[in-house]
Amino acid sequence: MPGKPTLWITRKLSDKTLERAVRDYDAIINYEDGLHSADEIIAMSAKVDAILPCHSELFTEEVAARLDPRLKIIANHSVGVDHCNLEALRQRGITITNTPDVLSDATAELAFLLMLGAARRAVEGDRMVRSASWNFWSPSFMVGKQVTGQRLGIVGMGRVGQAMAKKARGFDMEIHYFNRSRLPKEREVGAQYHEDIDSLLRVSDFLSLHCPATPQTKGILNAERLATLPDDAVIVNTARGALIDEAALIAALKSGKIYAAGLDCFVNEPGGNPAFAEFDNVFMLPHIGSATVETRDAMGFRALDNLDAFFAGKAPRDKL
Ligand code: 8YV
Repeated sequence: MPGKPTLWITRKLSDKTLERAVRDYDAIINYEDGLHSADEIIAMSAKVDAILPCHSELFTEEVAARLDPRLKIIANHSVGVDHCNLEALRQRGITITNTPDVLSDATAELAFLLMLGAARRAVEGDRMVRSASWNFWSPSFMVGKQVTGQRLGIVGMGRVGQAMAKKARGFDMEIHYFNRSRLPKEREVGAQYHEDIDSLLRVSDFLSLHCPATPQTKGILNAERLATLPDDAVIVNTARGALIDEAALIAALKSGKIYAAGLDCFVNEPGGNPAFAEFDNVFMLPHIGSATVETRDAMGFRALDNLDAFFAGKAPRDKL
């Protein structure tokens, strides 16, 4: 009887995920949770049959070319796979999977938090009370922008975009979207489709990004597109930092064109962009869209389900 496959888990995943991995695999686990260089990833690939990485491990074209032939599958603990050069990995005969569906609600929930927090001035208000400098109240004080009943533009109407739309319906928002293809009518639930992004931007009092980062979507929200938005629009990004031209957003915040922004993703991660910190109307979080207990367990289990299928000789459900 062959032994268990050897699996490298690159980061500290949820306890339940690690328990199951240790039960079913000969698991090497990074309990210290540090990051790995390209050389370390390449060296590990000679010792394992499978890797279960996060978006923090980069499988570039160069890394893919140098991976050991022992490595058969990369079962990502993420829905986004912009950290993987899929083409180069496929050429090496490596199976790649991701974890769709299970993080849609958690991510949409965080997008909503950012949208509300940006619109209702959460950063300023929290700081004021916390620093004991709240010494004044008036009806004209801390007036924000109402979310209820406004127009919401969604870029990317995949699973997370649809979860966002569902939550927005509870706020009586008028939903518009841009997507590579139009959804079947029953899945639109009244959302209005725009064939091009500029048409969507023109009606987006609130704009939420939910598309993957690809060479085609990099910098999709640039200076020109920001200018297309209605004045005083609010921007929300829980997808990937690369979607926004950060210098253009900073200029639009400075000029007052954009009312506020809620950002969970940045071009540089970890770290973010310190230039945003000077704006009280930018509500920021450190890439925690899917960081709930329930969702972390579900992501880990989904990645393990993909590995189990692969090693049982079946097609993994989330094979890319
Ligand atoms: C994760 C994400 O936090 O799934 C994604 O694409 O960006 C986040 O949900 C991260 O990738 C965990 O590995």
